[in-house]
Amino acid sequence: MAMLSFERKYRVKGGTLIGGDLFDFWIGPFWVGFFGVTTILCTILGTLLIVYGAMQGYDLAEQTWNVWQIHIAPPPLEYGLRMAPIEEGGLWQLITVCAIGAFGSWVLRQAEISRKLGMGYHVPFAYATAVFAYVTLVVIRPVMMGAWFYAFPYGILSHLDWVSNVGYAYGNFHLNPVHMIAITFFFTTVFALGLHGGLILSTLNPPKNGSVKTSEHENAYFRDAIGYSIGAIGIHRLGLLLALGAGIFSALCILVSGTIWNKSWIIFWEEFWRNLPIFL
Ligand code: 07D
Ligand code: 07D
Ligand code: U10
Repeated sequence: MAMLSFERKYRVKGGTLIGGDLFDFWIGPFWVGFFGVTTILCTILGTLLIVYGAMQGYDLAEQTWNVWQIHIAPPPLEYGLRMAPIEEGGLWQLITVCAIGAFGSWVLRQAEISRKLGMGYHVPFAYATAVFAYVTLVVIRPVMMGAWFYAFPYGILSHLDWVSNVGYAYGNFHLNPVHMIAITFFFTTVFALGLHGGLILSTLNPPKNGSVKTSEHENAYFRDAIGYSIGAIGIHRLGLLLALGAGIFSALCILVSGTIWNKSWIIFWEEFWRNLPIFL
């Protein structure tokens, strides 16, 4: 594969977190690395286990080759936090171990690449919040509630059933205040990216015969419009903060449901909001 000319400068050995020179090389465009190998191994094993589950039709699901209908469920309630037989959620448990291995390896691979290049660890931090949300759903919350049963099943459509069922189990999930904060972070992230993408293209991609503008125009635009410009690096700091907030508050919104708040979220507002001292 042809190598881009600038890549030669960055393709230098050293700076790994683990394993020294072992796996410190590139295959095509990919740097391999120790955690690249663990990612690939966990991914291949996890994918094969999902394929095996689809072939067997485990957990009351029909055997299926339709990718939308694959459904591999966690163990029934009575197994609590124990290992379950393969055909009764044990497969889900093995897949979960592979998934955590693969996602965790990917975070460490990102960190290793950042370190090799002498960059900050912002990217692995950001991805780690997604992994934190996943681990909250399949480990932290089930452990706090006392059974693997409470985790979500692996299936494209069946995991949506799980979200809907769990949502309605708490009355109206929209009334979960932490869910509100998470959604607000998601919406604000999209809003900020829309503004930023629009602003950059409007300065750097002028119409034919127009001139490219600089950051002075970017600042002037927002000063004219709303009286303040956050600046070029500021918008990226804000973007990262908003995105991390979305991931972290998502994890928290499901974590509090069934652990510190067991009732309907509708009742939360009757018990909590109406009893705030300001209303008494
Ligand atoms: C665009 C980057 C690329 C990633 C993609 C996902 C697989 C799964 C697995 C056959 C933005 C690749 C998918 C490898 C194949 C099997 C068994 C990222 C981009 C394209 N969901 N979810 C989807 C996952 C949860 C919810 C789509 C994963 C929670 C809702 C895809 C996880 C809850 C909706 C998917 C996960 C939840 C979806 C598109 C893990 C709360 C949709 C995802 C590991 C977070 C949407 C049919 C996407 C849809 C959708 C994957 C967890 C809710 C299949 C891997 C339990 C409400 N989810 N999801 O673009 O169309 O992400 O579903 O936690 O409406 Mg989900
Ligand atoms: C968990 C994904 C992690 C992914 C990883 C990477 C691969 C590799 C490879 C492509 C967290 C996987 C990588 C597999 C792929 C290649 C090559 C991300 C995760 C590690 N809700 N709700 C949320 C909204 C309602 C409910 C979060 C909106 C209803 C429940 C977010 C609405 C009810 C849960 C959110 C809405 C309900 C949530 C999801 C609107 C149902 C959760 C984002 C407009 C009746 C979940 C941690 C997220 C959560 C969650 C948004 C409606 C229930 C804030 C906008 C009222 C039960 N909802 N929701 O978490 O917090 O991403 O999960 O109506 O569990 Mg909700
Ligand atoms: C940003 C930016 C900016 C840029 C940018 C970007 C943010 C201003 C300077 C980046 C943004 C983009 C490029 C835009 C598009 C991005 C998205 C929309 C996000 C979503 C991304 C995707 C959907 C792509 C996902 C692709 C992935 C994860 C790559 C998949 C690759 C692999 C699986 C190989 C990984 C390599 C490893 C682990 C190292 C080891 C390598 C090897 C051993 C060799 C390779 C081996 C294999 C390929 C075997 C594969 C086996 C697998 C996968 C298992 C499958 C199992 C089976 C059973 C089939 O701000 O600045 O510009 O660009």
